[in-house]
Amino acid sequence: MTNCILIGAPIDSGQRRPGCLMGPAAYRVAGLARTLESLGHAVEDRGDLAHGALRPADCANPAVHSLAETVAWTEALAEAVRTALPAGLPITLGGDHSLALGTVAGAAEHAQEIGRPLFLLWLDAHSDFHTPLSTDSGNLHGTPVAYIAGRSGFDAFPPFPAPVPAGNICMFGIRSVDPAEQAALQECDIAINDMRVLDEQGIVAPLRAFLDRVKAANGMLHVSLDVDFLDPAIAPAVGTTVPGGTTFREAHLVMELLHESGLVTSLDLVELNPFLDDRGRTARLMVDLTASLMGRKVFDRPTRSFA
Ligand code: 5AB
Ligand code: MN
Ligand code: MN
Ligand code: MN
Repeated sequence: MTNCILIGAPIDSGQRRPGCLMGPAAYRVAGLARTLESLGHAVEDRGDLAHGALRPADCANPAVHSLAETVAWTEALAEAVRTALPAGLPITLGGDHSLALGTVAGAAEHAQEIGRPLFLLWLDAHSDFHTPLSTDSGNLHGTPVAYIAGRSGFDAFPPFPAPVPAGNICMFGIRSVDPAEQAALQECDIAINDMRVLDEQGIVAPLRAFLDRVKAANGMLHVSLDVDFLDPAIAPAVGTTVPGGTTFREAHLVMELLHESGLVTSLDLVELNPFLDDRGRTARLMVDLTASLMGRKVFDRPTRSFA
């Protein structure tokens, strides 16, 4: 039994298409709490977070927008996750992916406090490795991994507490990387399991290899699940669709393996835009994936008969 702590993060400032702020409400309507309770977990819904006062913030890149608001969200979310972690498993309901600037900062601060290393599993079509200085779109939802890894260019933000070493970061589902991200990723050893890797090797072997490393290091594991990790044919409710994403079974298999590992300590559900959804199917799929991560099984075998 896990104490699941739901943190609503109605944040829209990291991109330009309105609607992600309805995400937390959509997860509640789709029955996230009820689903987790039916699996035997306790659920504490802390409601929707709000950010504090905005301070003037500027950036040398004129494309960047909503900087002050995103900084304020980062501070509020870091605090919310840091204080939730000692009490259970924080599940942050986005909101666009800029929320991970804050959630992972909160997880990193907690990990540092208790002296454990933090690992990051990034499930996304995109590498989100821009800095505010390198982004062309100016959309800060494309920057969290760079902040988490300790890249420079985030002067407007609180300094990232204990940057996560590149070797502790692993991405799956990648199929859209901008040239500036490509160049920066070439310089570091973040594991990029792009769709080509998944086509050739399947998702299980590279995921197990990463989870083995987390386990060996007694690491904490933050999972950040972007809706566009999934193929748009099964998950249309996202502003940044990229064809060729993971299938229904691949995504569930990731969640099932994560459950079996027992390693996940915090989770983000991000980029759901309910305004773009088709009768709630994407919201329901995200709830079902969370259920798999929290122990729902296709078939409950008495002993594991697959190896
Ligand atoms: B998401 C793009 N690289 O910087 C940019 O959805 C897309 O959180 C970023 O992964 C996508 O605007 C951010 C073209
Ligand atoms: Mn993303
Ligand atoms: Mn994405
Ligand atoms: Mn997006």
